[in-house]
Amino acid sequence: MRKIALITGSTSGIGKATAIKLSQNGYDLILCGRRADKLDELKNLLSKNGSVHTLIFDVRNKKDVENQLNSLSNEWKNIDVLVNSAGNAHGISPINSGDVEDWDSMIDGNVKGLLYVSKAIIPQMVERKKGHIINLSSVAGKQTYPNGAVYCASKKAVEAISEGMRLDLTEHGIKITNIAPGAVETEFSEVRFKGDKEKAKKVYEGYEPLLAEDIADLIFYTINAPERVTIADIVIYSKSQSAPTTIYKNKAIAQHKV
Ligand code: 8X3
Repeated sequence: MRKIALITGSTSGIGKATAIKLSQNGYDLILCGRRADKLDELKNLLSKNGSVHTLIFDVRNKKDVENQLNSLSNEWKNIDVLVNSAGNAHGISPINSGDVEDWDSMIDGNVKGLLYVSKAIIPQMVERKKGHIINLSSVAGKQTYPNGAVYCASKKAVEAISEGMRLDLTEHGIKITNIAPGAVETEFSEVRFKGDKEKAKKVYEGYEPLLAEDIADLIFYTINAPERVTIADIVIYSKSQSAPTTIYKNKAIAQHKV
């Protein structure tokens, strides 16, 4: 039977890898993102596997999110799997010198954006008594690290939202999975360091970091589990990482990888 997955932040990183994985495994996709050209590129790539619909919006824009998701046609509105993958770290600095714009972006995108999207999609899941929501948290949501207070706070909020969704939606037959990855080699660090490619590269040097595909495989595993199973909460590290700021790099423990 046809299954539909909606993925936010699908133009890069974990979102894109998840789109590819699910499309290769029979899902029809609603790809959401801010960059029309990237969405089109991915749509062209994946249309050979199944139906693909694209929606261009920034999850931080409440009105856009509401308008686009509420106007999905009958063919697309019964979403089986929601992957809340949009989110970023903006800047890395002590709380005394943090940039308020960066804080706004992280709280608006990682927390409020996730809520806006979920709010628009949950009602049809409740009505149909089924659905699966995957929230991309981070190990930053498990443990706060220096210079990351607001990013960590935003991911702690995702953790709380996942718990709350599970408490409120289990009775409606909806599964909630919270996934907290450690360092994954994507555009993440480049965004965090505001385009400084050299700095970003260093985060992933001296060891083998996780790849976006590893998280996509995990997501596919969680949604493929038997109907009786909810995989509730997962921390995933590369083999070299043992805590958010502890990575075993070429025989030296690197504290504060960022
Ligand atoms: C990404 C992982 O440890 O850089 O959320 O915050 S970390």
